[in-house]
Amino acid sequence: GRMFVNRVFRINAEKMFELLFTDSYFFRRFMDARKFTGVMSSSWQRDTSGSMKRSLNYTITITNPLVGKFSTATENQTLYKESRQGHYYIVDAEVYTHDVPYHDYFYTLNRYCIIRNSKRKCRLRVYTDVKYKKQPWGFVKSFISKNSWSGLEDYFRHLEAELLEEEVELTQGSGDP
Ligand code: YK8
Repeated sequence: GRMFVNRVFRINAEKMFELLFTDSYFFRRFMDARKFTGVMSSSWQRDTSGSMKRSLNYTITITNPLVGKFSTATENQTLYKESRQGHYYIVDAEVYTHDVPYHDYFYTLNRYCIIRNSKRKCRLRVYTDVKYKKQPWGFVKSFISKNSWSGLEDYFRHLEAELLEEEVELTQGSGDP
């Protein structure tokens, strides 16, 4: 896998969780900017193992010329019970893109770690892996992974940039240097 985000933000851990994993204004705006449409999300619900789960459905707009312009997607998120509110949060997100070529061969696993750094700061790490449900031919596999990595890199670079802007907005007027 690859680590796409690994940086400290002047945003507290609880706020970071709220921005990324609740129906926040920040995330709605980000999805709009990415041209995600028809976003439906369930609320967090505890499962039998004690972890929390929710799922999102949306349609993504794709810029990759090899692929159709749109695909529906399902994202299943798990907030592990080892998480401690305000201190650290571990969320796994499995993303299935249903309408892209070879969609039955792969999905993407994103692991988000939010770790409290100080009262006002946290570290966000996003680790991503492309997972195979069945073993594709070598050339198909490299085709899938190459196209996935470039799309993922673009997405997380944009997310990081938006978080940096949010950080400025949240810090402004707080009186902190
Ligand atoms: C989530 C991984 C692959 C897919 C895309 C299709 C490759 C097709 C391969 C063929 C378009 C928001 C991606 C990037 C679409 C976007 C997905 C996002 C960014 C040509 C063989 C959507 C995180 C996420 C996970 C997987 C990404 C797809 O929160 O290349």
